[in-house]
Amino acid sequence: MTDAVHLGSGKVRELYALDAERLLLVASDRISTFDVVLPTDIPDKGRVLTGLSAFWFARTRSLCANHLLALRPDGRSTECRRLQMLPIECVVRGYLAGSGWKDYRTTGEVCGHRLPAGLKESDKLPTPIFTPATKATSGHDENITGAQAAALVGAERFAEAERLSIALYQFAADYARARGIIIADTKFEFGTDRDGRLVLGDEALTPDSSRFWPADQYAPGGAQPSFDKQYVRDFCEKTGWNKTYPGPELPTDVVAGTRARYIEAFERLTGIAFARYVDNPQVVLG
Ligand code: PZK
Repeated sequence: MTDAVHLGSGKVRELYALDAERLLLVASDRISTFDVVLPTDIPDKGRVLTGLSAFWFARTRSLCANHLLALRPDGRSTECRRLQMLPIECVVRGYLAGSGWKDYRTTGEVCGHRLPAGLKESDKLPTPIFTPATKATSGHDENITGAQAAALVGAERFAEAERLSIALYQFAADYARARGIIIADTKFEFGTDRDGRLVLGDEALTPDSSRFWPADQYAPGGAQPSFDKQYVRDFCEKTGWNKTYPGPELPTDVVAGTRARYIEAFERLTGIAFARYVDNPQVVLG
């Protein structure tokens, strides 16, 4: 890390250049809710997300190449191949939530996909849909149609990104569903390598890049509890916070409950005790 050049900060992650070909992605323990980063950390959250992402990268390599080169012993840092990132967010939705639900309610469509009439909030879609979005430099990503996305990346790239995104989502959603977690939707970021091949980058299939719902509480017709952030959301609602910066400090019981939920998601999905991951992060790559 001594000679790594800081390239940028996400809400809860940092990006460094290691050399011309490699980047270091570092996941912090910061948590955001209602788009605001809270002043209180969730211990081990960065390790949980890094481990989960690496777990999925290792298990989806036959579906799609990815940027993961190495997991560092701290469990929160990954060395990645440096890519040319596509200027679109590749979102797949298996259920109707968030902006998908909002768009459906007003237009009957999501990103140009006409959906059956009469769907309720959080309903499962007949088939997962690819709903690309632009990368907003500040503020919120904006949903775009497939035609708009194809204009940004080229028709062939678009078709490939769509096919890979749906395949990755389908694999992970089936895997998670068998372990009691619904992955309602997820966001992928792809880039191209020097040979022009499409490669999956960023983090993948984590609770920060996806909506994870507890399957045993699934009840369409309203918003679903978040597998990971529900204690934080409930606490924030109860304080009467207006959801603008700065957010409230979290009490110790909310921190502990939230940490336990992240670890539960990790252990349910990977089948690996989180303590084993902390001892040796390489266990998720097996
Ligand atoms: C890349 N980001 C998002 C911003 C973060 C993450 N493999 C890659 N090659 C080139 N660029 C990126 C990646 C990846 N992943 C990712 N921006 C560029 C981002 C700020 C902090 F942790």
